Amino acid sequence: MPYELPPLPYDYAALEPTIDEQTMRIHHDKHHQAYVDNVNKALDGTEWDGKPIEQVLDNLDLIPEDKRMVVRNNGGGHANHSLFWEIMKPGGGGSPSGALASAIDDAFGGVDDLKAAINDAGVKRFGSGWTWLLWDGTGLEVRSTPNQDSPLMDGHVPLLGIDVWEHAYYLKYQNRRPDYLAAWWDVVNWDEVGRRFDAR
Ligand code: MN3
Repeated sequence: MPYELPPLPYDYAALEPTIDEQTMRIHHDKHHQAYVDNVNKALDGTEWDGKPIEQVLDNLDLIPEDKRMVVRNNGGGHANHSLFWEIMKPGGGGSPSGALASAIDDAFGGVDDLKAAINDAGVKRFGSGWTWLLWDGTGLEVRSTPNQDSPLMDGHVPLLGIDVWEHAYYLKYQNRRPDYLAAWWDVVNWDEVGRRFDAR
């Protein structure tokens, strides 16, 4: 079974004014669809066809060499965007709760410090990529990745990731990536991030 583009769990305009409708339409319907189509084409007819994307990304070194970079970029893109839509919601924001909140306090000193670290990593990412909160097997960590690289490629569990490709923000924020990152927290879905933490 090839991968499929997951439907957005809310309307395209639902994240306004933080993320504009046109950006969401192009980002979901065009960019994410292209990642899905390209990784499907690359894996078609291989033993990896139909395997969970997490398993594929954790075993990139086993993918045939002539397909490996295509799978890395587009399989990563599929996994990253599938997470991204889920960890946002209309009327989001606020603070995490439960075990995640305690773990954030212990690791970073509080959610404001965590946000500052994630935004800083996102601003410093040169070119295109993502800024993450991940579980590395023993603790929480903030890290950025280039292109569509995923923490899954290092065997880590991505909990929250913000897309800092220009296609994610340029129509509304132009070159002002720091403004996009600052505003993004108004749509964070902490319930979903907490669910991923509990399931890590
Ligand atoms: Mn994107």
